[in-house]
Amino acid sequence: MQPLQVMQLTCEYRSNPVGIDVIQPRLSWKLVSERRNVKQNAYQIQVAAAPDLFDNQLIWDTGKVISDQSVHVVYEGAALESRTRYVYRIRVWSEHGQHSDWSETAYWETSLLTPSEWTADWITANIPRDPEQAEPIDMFRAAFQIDGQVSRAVIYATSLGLYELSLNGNRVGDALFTPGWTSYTSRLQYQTYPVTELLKDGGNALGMMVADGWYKGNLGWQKQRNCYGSERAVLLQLHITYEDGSEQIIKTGDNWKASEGPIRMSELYHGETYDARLEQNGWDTWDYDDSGWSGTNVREHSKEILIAQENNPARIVERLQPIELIRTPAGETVLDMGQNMVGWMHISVEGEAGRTITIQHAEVLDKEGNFYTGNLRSAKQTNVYICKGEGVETYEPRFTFQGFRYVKLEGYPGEPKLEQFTGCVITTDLETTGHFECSHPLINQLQHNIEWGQIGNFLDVPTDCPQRDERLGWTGDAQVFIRTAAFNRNVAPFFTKWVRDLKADQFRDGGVPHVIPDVLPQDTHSSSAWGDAAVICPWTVYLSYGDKRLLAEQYDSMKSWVDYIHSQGDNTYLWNSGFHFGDWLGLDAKENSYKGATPSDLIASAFYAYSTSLLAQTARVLGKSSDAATYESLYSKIKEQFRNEFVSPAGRLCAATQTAHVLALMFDLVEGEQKKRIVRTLVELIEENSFHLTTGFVGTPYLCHVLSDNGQHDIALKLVLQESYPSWLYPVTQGATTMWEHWDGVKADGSFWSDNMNSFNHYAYGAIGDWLYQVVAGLDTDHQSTGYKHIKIRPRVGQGFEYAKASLESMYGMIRSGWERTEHGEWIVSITIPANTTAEVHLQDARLETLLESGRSIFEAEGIYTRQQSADGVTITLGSGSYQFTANQ
Ligand code: RAM
Repeated sequence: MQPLQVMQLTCEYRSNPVGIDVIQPRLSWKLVSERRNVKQNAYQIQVAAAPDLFDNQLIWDTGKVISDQSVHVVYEGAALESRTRYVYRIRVWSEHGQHSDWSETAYWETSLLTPSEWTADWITANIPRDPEQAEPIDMFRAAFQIDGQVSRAVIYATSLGLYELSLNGNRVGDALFTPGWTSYTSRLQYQTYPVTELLKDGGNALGMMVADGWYKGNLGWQKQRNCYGSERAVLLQLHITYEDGSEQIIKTGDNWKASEGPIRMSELYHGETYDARLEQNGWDTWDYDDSGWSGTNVREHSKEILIAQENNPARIVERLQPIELIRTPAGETVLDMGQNMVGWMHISVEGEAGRTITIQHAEVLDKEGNFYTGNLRSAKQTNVYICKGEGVETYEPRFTFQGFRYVKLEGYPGEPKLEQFTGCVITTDLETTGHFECSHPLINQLQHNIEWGQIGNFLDVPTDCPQRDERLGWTGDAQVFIRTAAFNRNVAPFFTKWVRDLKADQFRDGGVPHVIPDVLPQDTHSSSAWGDAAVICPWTVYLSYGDKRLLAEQYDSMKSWVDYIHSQGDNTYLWNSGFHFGDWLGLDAKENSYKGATPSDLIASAFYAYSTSLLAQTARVLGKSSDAATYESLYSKIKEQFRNEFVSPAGRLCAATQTAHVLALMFDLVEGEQKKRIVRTLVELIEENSFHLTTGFVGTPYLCHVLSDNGQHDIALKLVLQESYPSWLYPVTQGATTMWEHWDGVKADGSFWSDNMNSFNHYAYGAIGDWLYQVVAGLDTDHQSTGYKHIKIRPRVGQGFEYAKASLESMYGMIRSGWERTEHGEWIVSITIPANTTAEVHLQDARLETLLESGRSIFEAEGIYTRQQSADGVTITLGSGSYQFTANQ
C-alpha cells in the first residue's frame, strides 16, 4: 500500500453525482495512511473535461495549496456549464513531508443550470377528471426516431404528482417516489438519467406513468386533497448528442399521447388497485399502436422553481421474506414479516382472469392475535391485484407505501407459500455511517429499533410515522432525532433539502409551520421545540458534517425564527404566549391530554434561550460579529429572566417535573448552587418514580445526557436499562422491532393505547441513540472544530455493560471508540482516529503511571501530543491512527 493515499472523493457529499445544479460545488476527500499522526499540509485539485485532458487542458488547477482542509473545498474555477461532466483528481502532502499520488479520477455532472434551458412544455392528459376522487393514474407516451450514432443521451424529468419513467419498455433508473416531496409551490426537483444504453437506432419510445402522490393525493388526517394543485402534469427533456456533435431534444409537448392503464387508483395512504387485465403491452415501445389514446394539453406551470435532485433518491434497499404464515383466531390468513417495515409487498400468484387478491397491511396483531388496523385511522394500506390469468403473475405497487409487519391476504388462490411473497424495504438510500453495539442484548435491539425507525421514516422527508393517515414532516420529531440520525446514516443531503423546504415554507414573520413541507391548515403554527427545528437542524448538520455553507444559507431563516419568538408575548425575554405542544405525550399529562405537566412557558422560554445561543454561535462561525454580540446578550437576558421566573434563589424549580429540570440543565440556564439543587431534585424525582421516566417528546432526548453530564451517569444507566414500563426497553421486552410513539403503545395486559394516535414506528424516542454513541461509547465531535475535525472521545464504563463500541464513517474517514472490561479488572479502550483529524481522549479513572498504549507505557506511545492527569482520569490529545489503551481500574 502507498504510504499516503487520497480516497473516496465526493462532490456535494456524493460520489460521482450526475445532475447537480450547484454553481460552485464542494469537493471532499479522505486521506488514508497506515502511519499515526498524519495530517494534510497541502493539497492540489485539478479539474478537466476528460481524464486525458489533465495533462494539457485544465479547467481548474489549484496548484499546491498550503492547507489542512480536506472537506468542502469550494470549486473556484471557470463558471460551470450546463449538462457537462467535470472530472477531477486530488493529491495531498502530509505534515511529515510525504505526498500521495494523484487520486483516482472522480467526476460530477451538471444538469440544467438555468430555467431558460427548459424548452419542453408541461403537459396534462386530455382525459376528463374529478380532482376530488382517487382516479386511474395517467400514462404518457411519445415515439421518436434516432438517426445516427449517439454518443450520449440524458433525460431530465419531473412531474406534478409522482412519476415513473420508461424507455423502450425498460424502467429508467431505480429511484422511487420521484420527483420527491418538496415545498412544491417554490421548489420542485427534477431527476437526471443517463440513458445512452437504452436508446436504439431507428424507432424509440418514452413512457411516463404519473400518480397523485403528495402533490394532489390525500394528505393529512383531515382528508385533504389537492394540496398543491388539482391536475397532474409532466415535464421532460431528452438530450441526445450524436457522434458528429449534432444535438436533438425530445421533449414533452402536445404531440404526446395519454391513456389510462392498469393502475385504477393509487394513493400514498390507501394503496393501489391494479387490474392486470388492463395492461397495454408494449405501451412504451416504438411500434405500439396508440391510435386509441387521448391527446395531451400544454399547460402553464413555473419552470423557475425547478431544482436538480438534492437528496439521495428513495430505493428498495432490502428484501425480507416473511417468517411465518399465520391463521388468526378470526380465521384470517396473515403473513408475519418479522420486522415492522416500510415499503410494499412483491407477490407472485397464479390465478384465473378477474381473480381479486387483496393485500392489507398492519403493524401489530391485537391481544387475541387478530389482524389490527385501528391505529391506521383512515389509511387503508391496501393493495388490490386483479389477475389477468396468464400463468404465474408478479405484482408490486409503485406510488404508495405501507408501514407494516403483518400482511393480510384475501382472495389468494390455494395455500400461500412464504416464498411467493417478499417485503421490499423502501427508504431514502443514505450511506450507513454509524454502528453501535454493546454487551446488553436488549440495548442492541433498541439500537436496531432506532435504526429501523429511521429507515422507515426517512422516505424523502423525515416523517413522524409511516403507516396512519399522517406521515408528515413534523418539525419537533425531526429536531429531537437529527443528531442520532446523523450517527446512523449520512443525512447531510437529506436534511439540506428539508431545511431548505423549511425556509421556503416559513412565514413572513419568521413563524415556522408544524410540518415541513407544510400542508396543514394554517390556524396554528410555531410551537416551541417544534419551530426550533429551524435553528437546531442546520446547526446539527454543521456539527456533524462541518457544513458551514448550509449554515450561511439558512442563517436568515434561523434568525427570523429567534426574532419571531422575541416579538411574541408581553415579556421580550420569555416566551409566554401562543400555542405549544408542550412536553408532548409526557406521562405526567392530565387525563385525556397529550401535553405533559411541564408548563408551556417554561419549555418555550428554555428553547428560546437554546435557539438564541445556537444562533449566536452561528453568527460567530459566519463572522457576523455584531449579530453574535446581539444574540449573546439576548441569551444572557433570557437566562436571567428564566431564573427570575421559574427558579427560586435556592434552586427550586417552579415545576416538579423531570422535563423542567432536564431543560434547565441541558440548556445551561442555571449555575452554581441552583444547578446543584436542580440536579439533586431531578435524581429525587427519578428515584421517587422507582427509576422510571415521566418525560415526553421534549424531555426524553436530553434526560440521560444531563444525568451523565452532571455526575449521575449511574442513574442514567438505571433508566436506560430499566425494563419495566415506562422505559426505552419496555417495548423491546414486548417484542418491538421499531420505536413506538407511546411508552405504552401496547400495555402489559396486551391492550392498546387508544386507536386515535398510536404509531408503532415513530422515531422521536429513538433520540436516546445519540447518548449511546456519545456517552456510552464516548464518540463526539468538538463543537469548536466540527464535522469531527477534532474528535472528542470519552467512553464511560458503567454498571450493566461489559463492553460497548461505536464507529462512525465521518467526512474524514472511520472513527472508532470502544471499550471492554477484562476478567483481570483491566479496562481496554480501543480507538481509531482518521487521518487529518486529531482527538482529545479522556480515560475515566486511569492513572498515567500505569496506563499502557499497545502494551507500552503511555509516555513511549507514538502519535500522542499531550497527557494530563486529573482527579477523574487521564486526558490525552493525539493524532490519527489506531490506539489501544489499557488501564487498571
Ligand atoms: C402527532 C405526532 C407527531 C407530533 C405531533 C405533535 O401528530 O405524534 O409526532 O409531533 O403530534
